[in-house]
Amino acid sequence: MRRRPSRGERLARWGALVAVVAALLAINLPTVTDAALKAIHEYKINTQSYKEEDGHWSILPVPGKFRINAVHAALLYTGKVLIIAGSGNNRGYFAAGTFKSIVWNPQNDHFKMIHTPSDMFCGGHAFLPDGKLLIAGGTARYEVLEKEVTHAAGRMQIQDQSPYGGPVHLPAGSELTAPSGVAYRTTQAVTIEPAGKSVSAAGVATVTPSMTEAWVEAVEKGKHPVVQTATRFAIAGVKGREAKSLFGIATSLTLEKQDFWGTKKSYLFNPATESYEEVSDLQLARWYPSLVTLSDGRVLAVSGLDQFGRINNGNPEIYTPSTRRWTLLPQLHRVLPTYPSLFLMPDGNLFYSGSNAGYGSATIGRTPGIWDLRDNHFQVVPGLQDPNETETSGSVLLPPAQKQRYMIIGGGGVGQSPKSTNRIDIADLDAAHPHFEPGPSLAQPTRYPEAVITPDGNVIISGGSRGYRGEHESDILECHVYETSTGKLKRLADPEVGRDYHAEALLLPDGRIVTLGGNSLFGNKADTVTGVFEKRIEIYSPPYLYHGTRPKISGGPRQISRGGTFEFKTPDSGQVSAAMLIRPSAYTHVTNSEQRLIALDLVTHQGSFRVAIPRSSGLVPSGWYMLFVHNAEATPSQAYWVHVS
Ligand SMILES: [Cu+2]
Repeated sequence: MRRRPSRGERLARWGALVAVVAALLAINLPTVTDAALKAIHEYKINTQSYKEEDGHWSILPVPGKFRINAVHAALLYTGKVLIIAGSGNNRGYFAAGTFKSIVWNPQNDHFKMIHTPSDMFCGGHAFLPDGKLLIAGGTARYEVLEKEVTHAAGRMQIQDQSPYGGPVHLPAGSELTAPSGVAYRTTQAVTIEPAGKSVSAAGVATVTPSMTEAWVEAVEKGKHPVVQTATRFAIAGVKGREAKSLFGIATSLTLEKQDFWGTKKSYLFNPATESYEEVSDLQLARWYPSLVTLSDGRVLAVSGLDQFGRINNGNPEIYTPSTRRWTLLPQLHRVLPTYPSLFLMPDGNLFYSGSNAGYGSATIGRTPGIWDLRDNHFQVVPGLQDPNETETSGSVLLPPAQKQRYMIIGGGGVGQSPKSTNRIDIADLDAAHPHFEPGPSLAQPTRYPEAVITPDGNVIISGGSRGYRGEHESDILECHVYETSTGKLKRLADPEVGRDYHAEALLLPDGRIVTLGGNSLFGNKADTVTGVFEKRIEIYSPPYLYHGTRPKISGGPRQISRGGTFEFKTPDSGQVSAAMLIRPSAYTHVTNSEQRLIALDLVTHQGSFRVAIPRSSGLVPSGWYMLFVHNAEATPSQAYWVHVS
């Protein structure tokens, strides 16, 4: 192992260059100064000694047609990365039905466009036991800002109180009129079922009116049609006795902002065929949901905005891989903001770290805790600093997952709050009374931090912005490593590209980290210019990739099982000092419930090593994993993909 030069020695090496620059500075030309400083920086970051200490960032060359708005990214068991834009937060693309995804192969930088059947922008995703990526929800309609609302609009409930006759079909554009004469029209076709009727054993009949929701828009522009109290609407063409039982009711039809609408669409992405397969719809439309894989391989979907932009208030549902269907779980009623960070625990319960992104009550559902999925009990985990600043924070299950220590990183106030925090707290869920304790503080308050577990057992935290969606040009061009052995943060090389809202970061099978996306609201410090979606992809090679020869995994089984012991070949058995599984990430909106590192008991032999896979399906949920080994210097191998069941 080559000795790394000390910082002092490295400074001395740059001395000569600095002398040249000092001479240039004496000429006193600002442009020369800038160029010289840039030259020094370029020289410095490209020296071997700098890379050994701080790692190295580089921009990935991406052919023009593949530069898409990366809103979602997932590492597939083929070693390739699925990048989903959908409409990519672009109204024009949404209107045109232009939805995009690409697959990138980091081994040869080959890109492929993937046919994307619906707008998966701002859906949720999680891996199934067979390695397919389950995707649920997405965008049915873009938001309409208050300044763009010309006609009052909102939800109307259409009731049928009569159990007689068949369903009534109202086409889009059906007119409904209040006693005041104010008229609204439906924007979509709706079907109204007849009322339900049941007769008790005693012969008493009960009629339950049917209720169907429709979105309606005022016929007339402006304030006059606004409705703010319960108002009954007559349906055009419905007369006489029928009009008594079939009518609309609305309590709030306003000129207020209309939020994004969610879809019920659900798909699998098949890494083998590199295509989407449609599965049964969600029971509820969801935009900004979180999906989390459970210990039995089913997937829970929570939160999200519904088909009219309302938050789904505590109605989770579950996907069963064998039937490819979603089922509501009303017994697990729990109100959560959008994109809550949920993590599967060894006992099969979920830890909610408090991290979330986007929408929801400012007061309800923001407290971290352990959610018992057997009885819906919720055990609060107290002690979080800046508890009102969990929105746009990041969360990670610290390596190794066996220790059940969870970290929450940064975040900000609810909505467009100017508040953000540099808080890092850690909760040890194996403690007798789990609670958060302060970790090291971030260098500055940070929303949207990107946290990536690395095969040396640490966590690399990069990017983010101080302000909401990078406002005031507040992207943070810094990167740190959280060293699990010392509990300290250490500064690493700076990235070139800022990452804030709609950004992602993933560990690649070769040990590098890729960062993508970034969707600043504005493009200048004064926030007067509209921001442009960041299309550059930047790759970080951590210091461990510059520390000499990497150990190799040269063969072994692909299928392994929990509770078993498995042997893998290596020409470097004398150096292998640790082995671990890392579950590939699926990342969106500072949320990544997949990422976890499981330490493995290791025995080395001549030419091979044996590892024991833990028994718990809550610790090692079924699916594909990257098996890594590293040497005593924590220099990791490349990943060897294994399927755990
Ligand atoms: Cu979004």
